[in-house]
Amino acid sequence: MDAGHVDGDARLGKSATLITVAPTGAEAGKEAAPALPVTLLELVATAKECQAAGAAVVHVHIRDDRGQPTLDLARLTETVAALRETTDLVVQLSTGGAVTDSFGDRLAVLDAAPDACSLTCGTVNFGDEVFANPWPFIRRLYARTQDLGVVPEFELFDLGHIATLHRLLDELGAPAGGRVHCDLVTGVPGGMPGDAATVVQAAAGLPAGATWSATGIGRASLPVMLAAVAAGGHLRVGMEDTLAYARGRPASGNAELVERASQLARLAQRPPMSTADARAFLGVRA
Ligand code: KMH
Ligand code: ZN
Repeated sequence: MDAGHVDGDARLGKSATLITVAPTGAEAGKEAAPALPVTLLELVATAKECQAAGAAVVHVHIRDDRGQPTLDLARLTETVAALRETTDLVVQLSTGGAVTDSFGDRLAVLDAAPDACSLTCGTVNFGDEVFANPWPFIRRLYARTQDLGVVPEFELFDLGHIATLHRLLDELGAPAGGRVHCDLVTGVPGGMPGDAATVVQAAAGLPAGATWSATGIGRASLPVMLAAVAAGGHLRVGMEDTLAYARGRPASGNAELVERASQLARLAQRPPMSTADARAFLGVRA
């Protein structure tokens, strides 16, 4: 990557908004949200709609035939292929999985050869559970992304995770693709709060040159989206993070959450980034 390319990509991040959709997490099920995509057909249909609505990246968790979260490698590989065939979205697989997933299964996610993956930089209380990310696991997962050329997105649930991100980059160097791109995940019960002050504080602590998106869980969704746009960040939305469009009004699906984020991005005069530009911006290999 030459200096001109880096400059160009930096400009892109200031003039356009990278919108990531996280259509399905590992927690809620169809009983809580009938519109949640849990089959491959539903996921592909949602992904296509979300791309049309302005998303450029899809953050993926998958389910088994009973609708339960799974990290089954064959199913993940089939999902990556199906999303590539039917959309131009950057396919980012979750390596966080569910709180019950083993470190081995989470490392093996990379064998499904996604464009990108999430990489959480620390352990966090997760409601009544613990989302475990000890340092040796983070280090191993990061080294594997470098070996395989998978672009990591650093998921930061708490301010301490930012210190770990600095340590990771200091010890192991730059990520695949060259860009340090982070997602501030706010409003998890046990993590950093979902409000504007926290978004600004967290963004200020990131490594020089890093770019970031923010997401707010549940009712933090709107204030965090507004704060991220105001502070020059990017956006992540979707039913992994919130099942409601507004108080008392369930989301009809992921596309309307993406559509609202796109409207906000256009209003801020940083319209949604195209999928091609997102690939250049993140350094995803062709
Ligand atoms: N489901 C959470 C325990 C990620 O995707 O990388 C972890 C999570 C983070 O959703
Ligand atoms: Zn996730």
